[in-house]
Amino acid sequence: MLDNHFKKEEFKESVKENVKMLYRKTIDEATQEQVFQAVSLAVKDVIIDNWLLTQKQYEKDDPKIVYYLSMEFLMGRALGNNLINLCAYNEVKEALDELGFDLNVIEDQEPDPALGNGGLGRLAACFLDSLATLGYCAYGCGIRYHYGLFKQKIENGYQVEVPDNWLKNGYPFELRRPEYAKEVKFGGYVRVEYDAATGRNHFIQEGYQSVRAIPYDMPIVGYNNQIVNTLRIWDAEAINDFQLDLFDKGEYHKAVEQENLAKNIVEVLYPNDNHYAGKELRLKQQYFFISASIQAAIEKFKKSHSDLHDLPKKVTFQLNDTHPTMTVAELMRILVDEENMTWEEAWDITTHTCAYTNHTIMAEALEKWPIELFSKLLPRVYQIIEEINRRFLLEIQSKYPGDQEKIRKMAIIYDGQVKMAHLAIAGGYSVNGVAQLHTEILKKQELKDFYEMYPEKFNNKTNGITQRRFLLHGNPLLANWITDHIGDGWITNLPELSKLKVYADDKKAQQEFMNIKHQNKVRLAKYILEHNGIEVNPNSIFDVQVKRLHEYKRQLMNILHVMYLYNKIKEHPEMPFYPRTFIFGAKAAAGYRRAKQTIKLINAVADVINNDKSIDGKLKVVFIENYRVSNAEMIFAAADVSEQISTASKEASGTGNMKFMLNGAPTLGTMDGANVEIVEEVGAENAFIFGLSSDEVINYENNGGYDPMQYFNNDPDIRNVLMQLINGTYSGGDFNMFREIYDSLLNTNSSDRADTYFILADFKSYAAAQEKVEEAYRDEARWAKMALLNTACSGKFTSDRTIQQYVDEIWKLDKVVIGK
Ligand code: Z57
Repeated sequence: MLDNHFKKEEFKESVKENVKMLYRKTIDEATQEQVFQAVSLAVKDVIIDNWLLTQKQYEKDDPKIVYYLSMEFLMGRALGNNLINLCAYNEVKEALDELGFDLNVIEDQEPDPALGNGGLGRLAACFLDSLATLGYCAYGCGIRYHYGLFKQKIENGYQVEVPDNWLKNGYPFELRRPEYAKEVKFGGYVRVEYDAATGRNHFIQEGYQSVRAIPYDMPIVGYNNQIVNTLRIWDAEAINDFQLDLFDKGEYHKAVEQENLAKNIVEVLYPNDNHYAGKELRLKQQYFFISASIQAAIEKFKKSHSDLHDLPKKVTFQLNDTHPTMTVAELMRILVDEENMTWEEAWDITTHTCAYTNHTIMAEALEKWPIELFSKLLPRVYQIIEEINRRFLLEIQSKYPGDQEKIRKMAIIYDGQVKMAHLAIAGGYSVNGVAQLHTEILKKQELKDFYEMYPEKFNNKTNGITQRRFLLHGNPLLANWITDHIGDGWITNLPELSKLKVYADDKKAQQEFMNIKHQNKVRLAKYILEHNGIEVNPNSIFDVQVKRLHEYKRQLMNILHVMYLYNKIKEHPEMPFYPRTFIFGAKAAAGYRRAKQTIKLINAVADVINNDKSIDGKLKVVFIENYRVSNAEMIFAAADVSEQISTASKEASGTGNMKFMLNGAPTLGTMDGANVEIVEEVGAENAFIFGLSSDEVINYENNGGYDPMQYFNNDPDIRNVLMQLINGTYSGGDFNMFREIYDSLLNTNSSDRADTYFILADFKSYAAAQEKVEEAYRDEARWAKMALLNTACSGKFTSDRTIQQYVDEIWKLDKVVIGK
């Protein structure tokens, strides 16, 4: 192990010194929050040395750089993770013990940086961890939202959003870098000037408003390798460097407007996951961080390279979904307008530097900006997109002469809208999906025409997760047990977990494995009691669905099934039933009505069932408030069953599914997203699969023929449950509270087809799979084997593997070793 600079006594002194300098207090006078700040500063001190070392090494080696451009980075807390990756966690824990503090409590003082919504943002965070650990030169580029994803409170069963002021007490793991500020311009108009000397037109943006983008850097610590990469998030400040003349109203107004523009841009993260809202401010956010990031990247490149034609050899811009797609046009703008390149030269460079990841096929998530809005806000960038589109259409026409249909389907600008996915595909050299099934659907359905035109651009990169956070930090008991059995190689080489397979039938190993699961369930039960006031039985099956609330993820099917079980238990009290705790955690986008009603339904069902003494505590339902990265770590560790029940074809990959598997929870799921690959790794006998296939779903969607009413009419169990939505059973007699949900399942007169997500079609096979879960769980040895094998077979799903594939097949980065 490397010398990590953590001499315990020195560290204790440093913490005491920090408390003194920051708060003029002795350590025993300090609050837990103050000790958190002091400890973080001491840790940051060590990190900064490695940060400098890394920069020096990069300067020396001049490796190719990937800029991971993302509107979201769902980082979660940094202190514990940094200590883990510095291999100093246990030493610091001891040091704090000796000072009279508990590291867990200190970690709990940190706000959970939630600059992301869900899977997409968390994936970006896992990728940064793997990039640093594997020794690749990478920058995350994003926005320093002053308010992250809202905190969720549950009041009277309903979600209430509370602002997340994560910067309130100052965040110790960030570094302001005003010397790297960049100007970003909005609005105005474009003046064309003919340059007789070169015979070319010049395009000059005038009458614009601008903001100053100020970067804040956060260290990304690699595991045990002294590498520290950078997450660079941009804050906005007003530019008011002109004289404020009280008599010049124009200037004064401009100053106020620029002030407001700056304030608004970075105010808050949009709380939508998998949904596009088309707000002007969102477009401003996108251009703001893209323009600043691309300017900074080009400036950095030019410092050590003389020829911009070499850019693709040294830089890749990876677009995390279409949100950063403006990169294509902004890079063209810089190369053509500022570097005076010809269009053809600039296009060649751009299309070998940008690469795009698609994360969804859901129509409502596709970004399409109205031309009006776009051209007003970004007149020059819009012009450039028009020219890209013009040339792209010519290319289509030459490939498919006379085919108007192709133009209609593939144009970048069509029907008054800019289609960002089309721009990303035309403007880059790689298009990847995030799981095998998802990539196949892209190629065969959603992006069929583009695949036909550019087959060489398309590739798959199945998602992954970092085991450092989701096992080593989140589940220390299991991590230690694994290391005791197979050594600690798994921490940086997850497939080594397969060495655990020899213990699958070993009685002692099975008992130890399930005993650890039990302790983690006790830990979660304590958390639930403290935070929800609900007592749950750690001997019951912990059946968990935690993820964003979305109709396609079908939390509704889960809770309808709970209602169905409750009916069965009430009808047949004598029926054998293994105690179950159904655990939910989910935030709904603030404006997503149906999702919020589903939260209310879950809580309403919980209220009735949890308070029904007659069922002997056989069933419990818990909605964990404010699901986020920090409590997720604890929840995965404690789960028995992993609910991954999206309508097949809708979940591009899923990553929670991988976190459950890693922590020994078998999947109860549909053949969707990465579930398919999970089953491939662990074997169908160690998972519980049900429901329509993606082909069946897509066939219904394309050709019709699905009738949910049939299930209602022919299946009394289903009919009973649905009637309970409108007969007051869970609403204290209010017949209307859940009527919209009922209507969504049966009524065709709404704008959507009834039961858009095939809940009734899958309901009975879901219930059957749930019975299989119970049967398997009753057999202790069988369950232990399954759980253990899930951990043992989860090696593929490390983000280290995903990143290595991006590096080998898309980015072609150079490996960097400190001190070499
Ligand atoms: C988001 O979290 C995802 C896709 C999106 O287009 C947006 Br916007 C937000 C998710 C997918 O739903 C998951 O299936 C996937 O695992 C995750 O992105 C990471 O790829």
